[in-house]
Amino acid sequence: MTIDLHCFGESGNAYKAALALELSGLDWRPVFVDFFGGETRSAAWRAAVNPMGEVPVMVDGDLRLTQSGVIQDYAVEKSGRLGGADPAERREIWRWVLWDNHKLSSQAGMTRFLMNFLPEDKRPQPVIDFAQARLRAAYAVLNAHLQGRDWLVGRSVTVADLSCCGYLYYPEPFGFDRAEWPEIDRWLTTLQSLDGWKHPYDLMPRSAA
Ligand SMILES: N[C@@H](CCC(=O)N[C@@H](CS)C(=O)NCC(=O)O)C(=O)O
Repeated sequence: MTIDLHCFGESGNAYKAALALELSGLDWRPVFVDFFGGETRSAAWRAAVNPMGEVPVMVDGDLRLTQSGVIQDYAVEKSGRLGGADPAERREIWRWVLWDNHKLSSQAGMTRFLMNFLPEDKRPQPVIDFAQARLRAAYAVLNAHLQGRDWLVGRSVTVADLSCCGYLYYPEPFGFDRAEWPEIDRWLTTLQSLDGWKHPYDLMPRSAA
């Protein structure tokens, strides 16, 4: 049975789940969510798809999962790929996935939204400055960890990598410049060279301008 992933191209959180499904070789398809048209805020969508009002949402037969990290974990369990081989590695993967959700992707997603998708006269500069400072601290942690490593955990790609890269390929500005962070840049290039890797805008349908 084909797995449905409710998503939209601009969502880095959905990208993490979509990339995990794609690289694990599972049969899946995107189901477009009109986030910018307000679909995730409607009572009908929340009742039918996700009461938390967020994408991504994965549906595999009777199973419905939300939260990109949980969907990634399911892709690992179902495919036997992209995961840690032993319990210590698995814990280390979760450590990076949780760190990413809290310190990197949540800040990057919000900052990119404020800087690009809000009307210009509604963009709150002090909030953007604050978030960008927190983001720089997160880039520094990631860059330092990647020194001397190809992957965040262990010796091959895992969902820890697919979580942390969630927002880092998007072209819209949010205060991330690959050239400033050489280890992150090298790691992103390695990820991009994996068989089956796709840019978020090639993996999921985009919203109308
Ligand atoms: N921790 C969640 C974050 C999901 C999330 O924030 N998704 C955004 C789109 S990128 C969303 O649907 N936001 C709706 C809202 O905040 O109203 C995950 O990793 O799945």
